[in-house]
Amino acid sequence: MENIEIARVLQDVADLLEIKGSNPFRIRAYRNAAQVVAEHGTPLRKSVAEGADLTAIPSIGKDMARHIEELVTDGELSLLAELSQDVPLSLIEIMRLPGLGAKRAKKLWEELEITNLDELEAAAEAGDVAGLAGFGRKTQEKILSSIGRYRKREGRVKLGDADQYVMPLVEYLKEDEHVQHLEVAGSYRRRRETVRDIDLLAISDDADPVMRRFASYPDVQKVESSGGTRSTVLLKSGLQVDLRVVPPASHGAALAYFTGSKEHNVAMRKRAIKRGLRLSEYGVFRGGEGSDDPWAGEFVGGGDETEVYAALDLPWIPPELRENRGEIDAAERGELPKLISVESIRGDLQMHSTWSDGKDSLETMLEACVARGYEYFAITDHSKALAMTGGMDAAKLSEQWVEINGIRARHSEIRLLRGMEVDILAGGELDLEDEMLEQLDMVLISVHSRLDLPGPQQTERIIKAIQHPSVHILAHPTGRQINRRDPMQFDLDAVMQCAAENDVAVELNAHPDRLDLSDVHLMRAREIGCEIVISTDAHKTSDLDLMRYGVEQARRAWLQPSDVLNTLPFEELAKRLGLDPSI
Ligand code: DGT
Ligand code: CA
Ligand code: ZN
Repeated sequence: MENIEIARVLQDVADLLEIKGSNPFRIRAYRNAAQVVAEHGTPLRKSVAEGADLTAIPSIGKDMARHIEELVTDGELSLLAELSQDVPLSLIEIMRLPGLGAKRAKKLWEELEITNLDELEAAAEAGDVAGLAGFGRKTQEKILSSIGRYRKREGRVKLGDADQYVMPLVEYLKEDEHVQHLEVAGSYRRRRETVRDIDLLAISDDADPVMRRFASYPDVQKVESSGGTRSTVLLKSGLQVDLRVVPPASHGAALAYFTGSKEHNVAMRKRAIKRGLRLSEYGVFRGGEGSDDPWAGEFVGGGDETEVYAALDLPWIPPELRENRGEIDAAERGELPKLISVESIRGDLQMHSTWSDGKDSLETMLEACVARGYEYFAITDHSKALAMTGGMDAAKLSEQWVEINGIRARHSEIRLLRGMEVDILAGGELDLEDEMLEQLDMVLISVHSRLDLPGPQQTERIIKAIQHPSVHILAHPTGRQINRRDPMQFDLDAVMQCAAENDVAVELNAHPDRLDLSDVHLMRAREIGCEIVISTDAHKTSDLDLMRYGVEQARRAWLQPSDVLNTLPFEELAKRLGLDPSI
């Protein structure tokens, strides 16, 4: 645990004590200690390991020293856990909003039973906050805008959004002649669905000019901190970016370290120690433990990542796997999965056209699929229940089939599957007549309404739909929208079990707003033996490129091409999904 994290916990304790209305001296003691720890030059974890007397540090008394030792050894503080039994930890976010503070947070909690930002936002939107003594309309408005800003800054950013800010910044930095390589590390490189911040790594022998160029990037809102080899800025988008400059000799070691995850790093470092080695962001070393010089000892490797892993008797591990979910053991046994890549995708099985809410015509979508080298694709416009999307009834669907027949006659270079994304109605019935369902080449089903049904009812509803004999794929199974809408409450395991039994595949919706199923859910799907497809849900031709986000999540779930149906040639896909092979 780093000093900054220790400081954060002490700050949390102070905040909880303040909301509780504890003795002001005690509160101040924690605040002072937090500040001293945050600014302390050497890592306290090191001091603790060396058995140093922490009370020699100003503002650190006996109690505080014990807290720090506990944090460094256990990674958590029992005092904080105790306090949070009395006062919800999430009240801290509220009291830290500009203009609120402990007293007001306490009042919101006691009078309106508000414990977190979501509840506060809802109450403010409903106008309930203005009525509290000492609040008023102005404060209520201010609270809403503060929450908005807080979310932008503190909330995790969707990977697709982050990409939009990161790519131009990377290009800008690469233009600097002092930059030999530029890498994006952290959760971004591991392709997590959201990232808290961006960790950039510049490989250079000359850090100063690189730092200056970074700080003068036009999109920088604020330079949070700047040092010789590390700076942090806040972009205008609210995204925080860290840049570290490292020399070429440490390229691989630094990339591995800052790619993380932290849990993967910890396991790697333990492995190094077992081999009498020392692994750090500078390299792999033999000897030099306990020295203040990070380069102490014999340098074993670190120029590239393969060297780092090789020094620990391991093959290189793809970043998407580095979550300490068994990847190191698998690597040791030579059993790392041969992960799926975008190149292995042979077709896209969910997309919309101007027949419902898509922006491009059928033929334009077809041409875009051909351009991506696909062998097949499915057109899956919405059914009538989604009226706002121009969802189709049987008559309109028949008209679409006429157009499809014409297009098929003109284009033999790709197979067009006549599909539909059929709504699952509230009781589990499908939003299209059986006679029409039977004539579709491929039937996708999905929930777009009543996402709030009680769990058991939702489960029953989806299972009933899956059991319909015409169904092939359950699309965006949990209905979540990242940072916007939680997954539906239902028994996903039971649903996937039922899907497996009925030869219905589950979709990984590749849209970066959804990524539904998630990596963890996909692992479960594979365990259960459920077939998986990755589809973009494209609403315009450019959306077809979102396939990479789906593939990246699939990689995080350890999926190989053979785990994903739309990597198969059409004849095999047809066999596995029960489609008509003569389409
Ligand atoms: P995020 O930013 O929450 O989306 O996730 P990460 O993984 O990007 O985390 P971040 O930005 O805090 O740190 C980047 C990487 O640096 C992290 O994955 C591993 C490494 N790292 C940072 N702090 C520590 C630490 O205290 N111990 C270890 N072992 N590694 C760390
Ligand atoms: Ca990060
Ligand atoms: Zn949809």
